Amino acid sequence: MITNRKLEHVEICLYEDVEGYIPTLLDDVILIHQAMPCLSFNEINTSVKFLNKEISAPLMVTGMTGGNEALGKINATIAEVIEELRLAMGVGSQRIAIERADARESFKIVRKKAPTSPIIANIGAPQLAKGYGLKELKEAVSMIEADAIAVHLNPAQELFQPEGEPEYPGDILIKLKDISKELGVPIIIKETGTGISMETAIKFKEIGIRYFDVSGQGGTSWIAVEMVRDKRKNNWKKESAELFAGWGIPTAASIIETRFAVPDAFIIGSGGIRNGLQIAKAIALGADIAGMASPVLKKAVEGKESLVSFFNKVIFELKAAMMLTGAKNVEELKRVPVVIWKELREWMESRGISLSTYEKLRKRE
Ligand code: FMN
Repeated sequence: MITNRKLEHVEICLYEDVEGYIPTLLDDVILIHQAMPCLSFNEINTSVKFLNKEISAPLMVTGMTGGNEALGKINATIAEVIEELRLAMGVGSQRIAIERADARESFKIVRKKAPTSPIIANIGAPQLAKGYGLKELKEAVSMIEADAIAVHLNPAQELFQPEGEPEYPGDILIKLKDISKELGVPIIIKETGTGISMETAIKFKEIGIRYFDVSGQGGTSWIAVEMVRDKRKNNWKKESAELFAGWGIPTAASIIETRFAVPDAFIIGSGGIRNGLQIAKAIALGADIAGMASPVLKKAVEGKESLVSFFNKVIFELKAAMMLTGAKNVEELKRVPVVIWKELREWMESRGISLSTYEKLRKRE
């Protein structure tokens, strides 16, 4: 049942139009061109530390899949490539593998193919409301020798899913607080395409969490994915899902809100990241690294070579943005001058975030 749903999700993300319902607002961030960058291209160093490991560029593949042999193959392709290029990756929800031993191999393959890379386990917050605790999260982590676990928040998806269970009681916070003390690896609070607000970030900061994967709107809309499923099943929710398909916080706004709420957070800027220029903008805006899901899936099904070429192009674009802003490394990229204008500026104003206060926060001063 869960595996069938996962297969349908993958198929919809590959072949239906479920992205870009609203803009990420990264277009409202301008990196200032420096005609005299005082740099040679070869000097540019994109490496960063993530979860105590060095990766070659500030980029991870965010959690997507696992559950059966076909999905395990996608995981294996992505894992081989990220190990070769020294990037990081998350797996999809491991609920299926906690419930069924025969689903485990499709997740374990990731650690086998990527023995030295940062790998992130994944479990949904609703599972915590339904009885999962330290034992299950430890199991998810040890299954793939994970460096961290992403606990994903998906209330919007659950609401519009034909068989969804939108259960998000505050008890989840109390549970997570206790689990985080015993787990032994960091918990990453991860949205799934509708973004993290400052209010949400503060709730998790108060229980001691400081890793966030914002997964804002502008990329894959999980409400739209469920809308497609509602339509296929002629479920009564189909029109409501269409109404809400663009619901959420644009990725650029979510990065700003999270950095504003938790100045010392480690932020993964994700949701609609499709190229290296957007990675540079996300980092200059306040993210520590960027994350991508759907574009990686699309290349991974074409094969390893296709995915390697895609990542190489993306990293070239990131380096090009660094060269043209005069940033020799990622720390310098965090401090390059930017212009924030149009809708993103209005967003900040209406949320009470002044440009001058934010300027210090984004530069991590
Ligand atoms: N996020 C999770 O936390 N757990 C999942 O199991 C999960 N499954 C996904 C399956 C697919 C096929 C895709 C495309 C995404 C999935 N996501 C999941 C969400 C992504 O990690 C990401 O947050 C979201 O798709 C936005 O990024 P994008 O615009 O780059 O796709």
